[in-house]
Amino acid sequence: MVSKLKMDIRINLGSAWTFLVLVGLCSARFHQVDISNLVQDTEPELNHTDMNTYVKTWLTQVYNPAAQLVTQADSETQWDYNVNITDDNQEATLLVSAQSANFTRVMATQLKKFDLNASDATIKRLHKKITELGIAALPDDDIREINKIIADMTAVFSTAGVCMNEAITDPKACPKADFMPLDPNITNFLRESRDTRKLRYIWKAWRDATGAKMRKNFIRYVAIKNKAAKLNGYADSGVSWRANYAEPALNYTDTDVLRDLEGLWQQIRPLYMDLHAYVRRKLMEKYPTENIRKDGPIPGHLLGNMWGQSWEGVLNFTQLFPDKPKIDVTDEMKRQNYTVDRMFRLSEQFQTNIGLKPMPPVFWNASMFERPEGREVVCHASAWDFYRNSEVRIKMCTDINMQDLITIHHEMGHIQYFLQYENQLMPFREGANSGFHEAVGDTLALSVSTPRHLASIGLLKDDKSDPETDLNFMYSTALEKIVFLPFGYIMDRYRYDVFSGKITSDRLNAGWWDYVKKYQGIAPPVERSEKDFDPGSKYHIAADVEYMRYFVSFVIQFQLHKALCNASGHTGPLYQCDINGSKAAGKLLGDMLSLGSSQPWPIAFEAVTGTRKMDAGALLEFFEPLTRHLQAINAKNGDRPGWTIHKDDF
Ligand code: X8Z
Ligand code: ZN
Repeated sequence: MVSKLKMDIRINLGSAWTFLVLVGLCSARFHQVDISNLVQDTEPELNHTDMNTYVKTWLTQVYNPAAQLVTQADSETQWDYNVNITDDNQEATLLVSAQSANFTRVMATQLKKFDLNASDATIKRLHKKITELGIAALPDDDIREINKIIADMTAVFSTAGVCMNEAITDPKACPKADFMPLDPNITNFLRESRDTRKLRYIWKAWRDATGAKMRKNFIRYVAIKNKAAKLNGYADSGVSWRANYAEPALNYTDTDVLRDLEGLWQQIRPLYMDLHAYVRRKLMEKYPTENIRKDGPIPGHLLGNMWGQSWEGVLNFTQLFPDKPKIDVTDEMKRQNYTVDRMFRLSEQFQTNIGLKPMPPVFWNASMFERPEGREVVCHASAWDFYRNSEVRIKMCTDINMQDLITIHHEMGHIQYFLQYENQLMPFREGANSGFHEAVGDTLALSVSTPRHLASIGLLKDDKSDPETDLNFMYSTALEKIVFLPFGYIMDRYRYDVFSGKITSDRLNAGWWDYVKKYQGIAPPVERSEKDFDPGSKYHIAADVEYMRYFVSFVIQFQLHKALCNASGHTGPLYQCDINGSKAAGKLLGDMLSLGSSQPWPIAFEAVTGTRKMDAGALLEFFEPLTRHLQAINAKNGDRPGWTIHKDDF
């Protein structure tokens, strides 16, 4: 028995070795890794008679180091493409993805050969993660095609812009001085401009430059994604995305996931409708010529954001108490000559103050914090794990304003998660579910953006807590957090329907607007048709990023915040809590993060919050005084929350 095992492990090592040599050709970084150690180190460990112990050895000594190398190569080439969009860099990503798929297949086949004792929950979990092939289930041609489609759609999105000279219809002929990229130019313009004609022009021009150009590619993308999902045993790609939230070990099924997500939305919907009615009234007053109906949806170009996913852009003229502090510290940051570096250091400081890990030196050296000159990059902010020696990076085209300060906290949350779970085996080096990964930084930012905290770091002069300032704070937070929820929900409700075939390829745009109108209460400001593909004007659709993670995050971050506040000894209303400096809160959070995905998410969640269930109760508690206030204003103005859709709402 022992000698047979010995032989097996040599064979396994042999195939891993051959494979690594292949991949090594594609990435110079591999030459730094001494793979021979891998073989030698395993030899003394082979004295096992029981299969589970043997598999554990295989996992730690064969699979894990090899998976690390392959994933590093993948991250490396993806990074290179994201910070320099060229054909050569794209080709490198396609080559490494092909190798990576090969590796996935080899390892899955290997692991399937072992006769496992299924009673070990951890092995069972690892087995599932390693044997599920994902995209590697596809034939090589399909893998190349889908990866190329995604890289191309990402490039279309990331290099797009709007020509501010409206006389020029061909964007390629746009003089450089008139060409506005999304970040930061268009984003800032939408937030600041009140010129409705220009806003309408940009709203349409952006969709012409992005979504419309990827419609054909997207249809093919859906077909290949579904083929992969079916090969993995799922009905379609939507079910395979939702598998990230299902937990078979706890009998938590796809049906439960769908039911719970809808239940969360139903909990939140009344508050969104109150907010919508209040903002609609303010917009009617501000833009009397825009024909906004008292009982209608809001035209999408007036909300200060390209997709109407957060409405901080309208804060200036909608604030509840204009004479009280408005809690947007952008002006103060500019006045104090804030630098991008200082913004990142501030976020790190908050993490270390509660006992979390500091950023390693490589983070500061290798990240891309600003848009570089002279090359095309993917500006949409992201955090990267390179799976070796704590190597982590952020890529972001940072601007000096409060929204970007919050986004930095969001991204640094991802990085903290990477660092906390780095000692787990590779399949567990991910969030408890994807929503958890998105929630870490946001949870901390809920403390950072309280008036008291902003005052403590010198960004707000007057932090005297009075009910009106508190309501201003809750209102500006709601413009980010509550407004986001219907958008966060429909992005994938829409894609679930596309993947399942409920929305057919001849209704791709109409199907999108059915959702936007119904859930967000937003209408397009110009007529749309099936020549358009408006979902593709959003990064995550172009780049194939599952989006329900953000909906989940925006709910659970309030549950996590409440739990950390309790641990920190906070008393008083939830919206006033700042966990700054609380080692108890940091420990509670850090312990959960260090689990990665080694436990079912409800178990990890319970350890912090005391419950296994996602619930919007903490969120509603946070905004409770605001809810009452908005209801009173709406009633006084005779405004009924809600909207009806007419034919001429396009
Ligand atoms: O994409 C992001 C992050 C990167 S994971 C900046 N977010 C979503 C978005 O921008 O649409 C954060 C909130 C929602
Ligand atoms: Zn994120």
